[in-house]
Amino acid sequence: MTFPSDFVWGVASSSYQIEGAASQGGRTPSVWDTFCREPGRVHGGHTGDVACDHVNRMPADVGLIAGLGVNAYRLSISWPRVIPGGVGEVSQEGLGFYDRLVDALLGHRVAPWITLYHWDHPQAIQDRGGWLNRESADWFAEYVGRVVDRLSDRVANWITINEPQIFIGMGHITGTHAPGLELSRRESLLAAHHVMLAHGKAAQTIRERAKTPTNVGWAPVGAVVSPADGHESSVDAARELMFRVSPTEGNWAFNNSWFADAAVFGRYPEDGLRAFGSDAPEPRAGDMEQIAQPLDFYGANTYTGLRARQGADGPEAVEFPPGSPRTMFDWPVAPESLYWGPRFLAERYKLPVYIMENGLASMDWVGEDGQVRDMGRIDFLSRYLKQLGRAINDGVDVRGYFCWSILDNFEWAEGYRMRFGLVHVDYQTLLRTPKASYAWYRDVISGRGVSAEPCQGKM
Ligand code: IFM
Repeated sequence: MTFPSDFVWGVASSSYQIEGAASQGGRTPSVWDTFCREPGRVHGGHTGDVACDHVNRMPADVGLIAGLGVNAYRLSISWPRVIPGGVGEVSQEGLGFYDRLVDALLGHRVAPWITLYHWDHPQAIQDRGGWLNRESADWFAEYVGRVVDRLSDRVANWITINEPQIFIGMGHITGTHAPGLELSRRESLLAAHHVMLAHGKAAQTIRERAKTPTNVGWAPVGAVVSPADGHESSVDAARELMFRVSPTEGNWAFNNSWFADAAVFGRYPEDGLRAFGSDAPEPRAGDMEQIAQPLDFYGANTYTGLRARQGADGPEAVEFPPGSPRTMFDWPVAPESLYWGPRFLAERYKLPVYIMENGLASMDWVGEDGQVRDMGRIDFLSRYLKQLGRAINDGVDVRGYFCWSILDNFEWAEGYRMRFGLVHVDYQTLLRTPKASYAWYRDVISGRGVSAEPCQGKM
């Protein structure tokens, strides 16, 4: 399965999950620092205080990134490191870190792809209402402007926000992520509306202030639904469920179209408006136009998926058979999601697609001989990449793939117990050990593809 010669091969991370250095250089607490300190919130009481200590080990980590042969690295910026008060004065030391990181990447011919919000907004912003405060959109745009002023002479690729479905759904509805709120449906929809405004204002700010041509997108996540069998009616069922606001019961936020229709079409979907009734936000004049800024790409984070077929009463979800492969998160292994997800997204939103995150949660350790044999990860990535290649062969405009993640890191409410890295991190010594999957991914990139043969992880 050969990928195009200009394909973007990348690897990803985020600030709170790897940086550590929580109070270095004037950085103030983010909502995640606060959340981690609340008893019972995070597995084992783990925090991101040290994480992978990436801030102090950045040059060596960039060496590991470059060693993969990737042409892109997706990182996120910590808002409280750059503007410790949330608004106002910029920390030169904080911004300086990203300055050096960008230069180090470029020195290795790796293009930085910068996410501006990966969930760690300053506690100072939360103290003023966070995303529930309509002004948050302006505060975010102000911070984005400062970053763009400083880095856009060397950075072209920008991602406004990461996974609104998760930080709204888990941070503002179930309370299982920071800031730990359990808002009513009406309030959570209002917070989500402000997030979408922030996304639009950020995209506009990037275009207005960037010093070089830009490539602007976002990185949502949402249920990917694949047909459960080969019938054309199952393809229709999957497509319909994928863009329903409520494909599954429960938390309203885990869907594609509430957020994406707003971002791309400038309107909230009818079925959502009907379902939410008077809880739906009432956009002010100009809001929807502000939200729907032109985007250059649709960045999809994809790990798992659902399956569907046409039932007697319309599309219905189909369970995976008992004993099917699942990740440590208990997410079904669903490689076909990297075929149907990009295909359905490109068809509906008519934007080039980048897979902004994809990877496997497992519990890897360093063997007696010093090797980390994460064969499950190799098998997982191989299966998913083959499906992505199939989508490209069938004409879907997929331009890049970012593996999550370069390093094992702080997996939010799960603390350090889940490992997603291509590189193992010993959290006591902070020693990095490239896993078998690191060598495998490096070979995939240098060979521009995945062998069609069944994958045999090699050490
Ligand atoms: O680690 C997270 C990341 O921060 C956002 N997307 C999903 C990943 C795995 O859970």
